[in-house]
Amino acid sequence: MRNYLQHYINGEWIDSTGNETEEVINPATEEVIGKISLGTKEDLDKAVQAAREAFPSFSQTSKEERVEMLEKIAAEYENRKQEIIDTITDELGSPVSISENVHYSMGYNHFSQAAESLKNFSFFEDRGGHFVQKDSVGVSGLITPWNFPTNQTSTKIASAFAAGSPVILKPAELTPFAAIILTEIFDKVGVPKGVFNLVNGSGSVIGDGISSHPDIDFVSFTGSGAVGQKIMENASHTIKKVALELGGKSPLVILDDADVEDAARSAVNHIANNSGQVCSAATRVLVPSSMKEAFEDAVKKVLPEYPVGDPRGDNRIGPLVSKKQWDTVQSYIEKGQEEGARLLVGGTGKPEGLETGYYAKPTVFTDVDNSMVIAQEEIFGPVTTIITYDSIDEAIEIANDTVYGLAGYVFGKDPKNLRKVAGSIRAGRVKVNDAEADFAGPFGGYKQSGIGREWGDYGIEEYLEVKTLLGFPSED
Ligand code: TAP
Repeated sequence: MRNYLQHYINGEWIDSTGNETEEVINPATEEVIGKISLGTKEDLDKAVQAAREAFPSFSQTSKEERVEMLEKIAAEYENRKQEIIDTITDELGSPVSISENVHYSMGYNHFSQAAESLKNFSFFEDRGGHFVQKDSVGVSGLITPWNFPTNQTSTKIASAFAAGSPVILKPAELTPFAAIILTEIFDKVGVPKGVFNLVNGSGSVIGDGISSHPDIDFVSFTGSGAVGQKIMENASHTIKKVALELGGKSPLVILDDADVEDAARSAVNHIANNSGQVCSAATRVLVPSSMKEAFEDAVKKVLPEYPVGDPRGDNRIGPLVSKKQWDTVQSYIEKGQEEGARLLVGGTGKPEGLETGYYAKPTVFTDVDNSMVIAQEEIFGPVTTIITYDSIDEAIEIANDTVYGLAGYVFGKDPKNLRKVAGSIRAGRVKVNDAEADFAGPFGGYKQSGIGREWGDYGIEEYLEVKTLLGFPSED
């Protein structure tokens, strides 16, 4: 049993001023695996004060000192590899291979990439008629979701540290344990007192407190659009800078010269990865009308490559994170049927033999119209939709017919068409033919998918203010 009933404030673990706790459940077994303490506004105030006190000296540390700190964090993160993998599998239910190759790996890459990006980062630029100086934004409040317990936390923390900003982190109550390991890593490598503070608790108390706190200068949030909107409203009272990474309903455009089986595998992979609980997952698969039948057959053929079951076994799809998320996914599957979409595979209920655990059936709808709710709203489960198109222009129009703009995907061979579609999708990140991740490239959304960018040098920029210096005497 993991019981973490303290918060980490000003370089030490301290008791909460409240006595409320929250149980953490393993979604594969439905068993309680530990408890966290639910922080209070008083706990948050202490953390903010510690961060404020740390700000003057931390913001003035040299670039070299911060590069060294990030490199030490990455090395210690590597030392804790197995524990991170096990913890994420237990609290989120992701299969061990995904916990390692996606969750563990993304966290590691954010710390090491931030160190690399920082080495080449310029905080002072001579721009001819003026100089530009980039200063740390101040104290940052970070609110993160449950679906990527190390990725979302690490990208924010690494960028903030690179920029010299002390932070207060509030991880999701559903998956809080990975953040405890990160805290232990920062403590071990000697991150200065007050630079990193962890306050566990609910969104309605600590999350709300962060977004409205007068002594927090910047809030970076990842999660749902509804909460993102609330955060902006709260932050507006003190004109706080805000970065939001919200949801998506990303298109995967299959071109007519694509290998049908590879394309089907890519589509299934999007809903298998993290049980489809991925903001940038492609959940609208746009297929040429002429390829529809072959594509549907290919989906049925590749699906058995993705067994659902115990995340500690040899499975590629684990449970959903919670009963609430399972219920949400079920209601969308019902909605799709009501709307007249046809179930190609999957459906409501649990996969056979998996009565315990929040397992959902990988579900593919076909005969979907882009105006249907299942094609417009983020489902956040292993559910995708097949939509047909008759010309590349129509594919682009459908791809962009969404309030979201987080990601896009194109699959095919002809470079001219690949470029045309990739260049026309209105989203912050477009991948061609399942290209490898590059942690130096910015990540973030157009439209209602968010504001701002994370990862690499763009991520560091978020934690900075820009000052123009005019008539400033140069050194010689
Ligand atoms: P959210 O409610 O948005 O939770 C994300 C984070 O915000 C959590 O740490 C949460 O705290 C906190 N939070 C909740 N209410 C808050 C408030 N009033 N002020 C400040 N912070 C607050 O997401 P969810 O309920 O877990 O998931 C709902 C849906 O959001 C999902 O079905 C999915 O569609 C979407 N979602 C998107 C993403 C990404 S990456 N874009 C990630 C997760 C979920 P607690 O939960 O600990 O109380």
